[in-house]
Amino acid sequence: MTDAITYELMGDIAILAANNPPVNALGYDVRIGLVQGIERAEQDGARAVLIYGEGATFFAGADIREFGLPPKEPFLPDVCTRIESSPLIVVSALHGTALGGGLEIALGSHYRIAVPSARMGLPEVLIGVMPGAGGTQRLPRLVGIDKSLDIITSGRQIGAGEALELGIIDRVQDGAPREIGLAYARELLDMGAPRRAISEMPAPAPVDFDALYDATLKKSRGQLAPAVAVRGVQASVELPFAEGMKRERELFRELMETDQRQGMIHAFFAERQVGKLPELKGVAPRPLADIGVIGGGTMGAGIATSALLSGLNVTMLEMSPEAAEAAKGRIAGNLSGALKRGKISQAKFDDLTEKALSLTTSYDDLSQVDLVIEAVYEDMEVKKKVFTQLDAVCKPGAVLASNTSYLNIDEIAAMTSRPGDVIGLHFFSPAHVMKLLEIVVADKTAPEVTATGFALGKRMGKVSVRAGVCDGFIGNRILSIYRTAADHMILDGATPYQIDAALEEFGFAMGPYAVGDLAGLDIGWAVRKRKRAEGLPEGARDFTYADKLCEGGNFGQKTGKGYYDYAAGARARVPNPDVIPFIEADRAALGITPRDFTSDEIVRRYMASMVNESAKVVGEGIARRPLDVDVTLLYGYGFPRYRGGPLKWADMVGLPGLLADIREWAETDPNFWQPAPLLEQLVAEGRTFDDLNKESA
Ligand code: T1G
Repeated sequence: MTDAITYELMGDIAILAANNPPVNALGYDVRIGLVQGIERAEQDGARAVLIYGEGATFFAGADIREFGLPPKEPFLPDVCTRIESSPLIVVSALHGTALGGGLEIALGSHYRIAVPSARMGLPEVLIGVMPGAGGTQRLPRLVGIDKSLDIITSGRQIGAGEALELGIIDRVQDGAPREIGLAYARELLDMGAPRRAISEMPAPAPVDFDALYDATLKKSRGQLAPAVAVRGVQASVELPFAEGMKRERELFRELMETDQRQGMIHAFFAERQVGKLPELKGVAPRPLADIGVIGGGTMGAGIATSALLSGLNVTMLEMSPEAAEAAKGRIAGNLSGALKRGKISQAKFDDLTEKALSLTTSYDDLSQVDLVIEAVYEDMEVKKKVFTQLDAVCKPGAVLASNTSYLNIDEIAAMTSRPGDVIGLHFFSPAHVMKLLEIVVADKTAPEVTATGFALGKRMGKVSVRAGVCDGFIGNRILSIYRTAADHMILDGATPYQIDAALEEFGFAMGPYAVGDLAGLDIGWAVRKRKRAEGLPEGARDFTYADKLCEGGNFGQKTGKGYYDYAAGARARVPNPDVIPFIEADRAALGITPRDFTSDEIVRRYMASMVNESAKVVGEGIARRPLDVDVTLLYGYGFPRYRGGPLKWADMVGLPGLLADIREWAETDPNFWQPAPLLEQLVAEGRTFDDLNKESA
């Protein structure tokens, strides 16, 4: 036996308890412990076996840290089959999150009981693989094709109630897993319940799996795992169980070899690593109970909504009672979405809007809040006035945060007598939906203020990334570069529609021009005007077609026209016929003879510019690690998760080839294609961005 699985014989019931914190992952010690435990129970003459988890949860799946390493026997599917083939009655008692291999262990048992708060599922597709320990063979026998495919291809978690309804578990009972499991095993023995092996149940009737495969592949926008999982379920129908298990294993191993699995595992660990910063080790955040939000427009109302939903009290300050009421209306509108989806009750809705939220037009009402977030007009003079007033009224130790998307936090902090308390909290619109939060740390920001920003982000359910101060911080700075790369390709011969199609084929939910239409083209227009006013770098390729589009009042979806004409609806993607003539006029004025672009070249240039600027952002310390950039692009900019993020993608396609392209393009456009020093250094040293991540872990 191993410590990871303890064995105890209580009368005629053997108890196998998992002790492998933090999530009882099914690493080697756990697997061997389960097999030895079953064997010992049979040798001891037990009549039943109870399997449950100590600590936070039943098994939460295979040990993802073993992925990519040579698999070590006993393999998980064999452990599940060993459990199922035991002549004893095997009961699993579930709590916490019985996920992936964890649920597969439970499906290998003969009976399953769960506490009411237990959740379960087969989320393997979310990390680029598929159930590989019998999930695609047993679940369809238990709940049928439709329900099993819904659970397997979505990777979603289901609650104990739904699992009971579906027949995945037999009973839901309050109490400790060990106690309710023991009582249930006793009851089964006393009633002479038979062994009940799912593998011996009849397979469901066949359906059109080719159609299901195609529909699933289309829905997952190029991600392979969900569609391949359909083939696994198909095997459960078309092959005898043992053959089906072999087929499942083959398909699972194929997915394990894919770049997509590498990308999604990278994303899984990166989104957990990103909040772990050496500079914050042992640094306690300041208390957070009451916060102030200044400015109740779309952003301010979204931030207030997110704060209210996380249990914070919010004082919303606006310039007039009418504006304050309008802000409350936006917040109520946001919350009504949560109400409709059943995330909050009507009573909760009322409590949030009538008690937790208060409105004011006086800064004095912010004198006792723990933290203030200003979300006023993006103008430095306006922000400075706000922070001067905050400095005068807020209690000592209050955190003073700006939601600015690019303005200099050092400059804002300098307006106060307490620069150590000033930080940037850059939310993404809509702030109550988007998970990314850039925590912008200024020169003088105190470590506990940074820690407080991360504590607020965690409380709000955000994925927070530490950013340094520069124009656009991490995400918007990189966005402006890869958008420019796209604009340059348009000047040289590509169309916005080709570029959108190429990037959507690559895996983005929307290409850059469709995204511009969605966000509002006036935002980019304002940035271009600001940057022209600040003076463009020598040799920068300027253009006017995008401005002409905006001068005509075409800001995208909100005005009905942008790069696309929305009269036929957003999904129709009808190009706006005014756009190409504007582009052709620019090309003529610049003396450019347009040339053809392939989708491959479009993606290569777009991605090379993204990787190059990301390398500059890491090299300058604006982002602490390459994984911080990956998480930013995954959570704020629609980067396809199965590619892991731009720098994970770069490692997988090869840094030398990317650098060679950039150097070749620099010969014709040295201003735009300046190789990032960090990229040159990594290539010279034969290292990868992941090597940097490992060094800073
Ligand atoms: N393997 C290894 N480590 C894991 C892990 C796993 N499966 N799950 C979590 N961790 C680590 C995580 O990295 C973090 O580490 C710590 O545990 C706490 O996690 C054959 C092959 C279970 C809902 O996909 O969804 O089974 O940062 O911060 O918010 O078919 O973790 O502390 O060092 O997320 O309470 C299928 C993935 C695997 C579940 C808990 N299972 N995990 O959430 O804590 S594939 C999964 C989760 C499989 C079989 C296939 C969540 C959680 P550190 P956490 P949490």
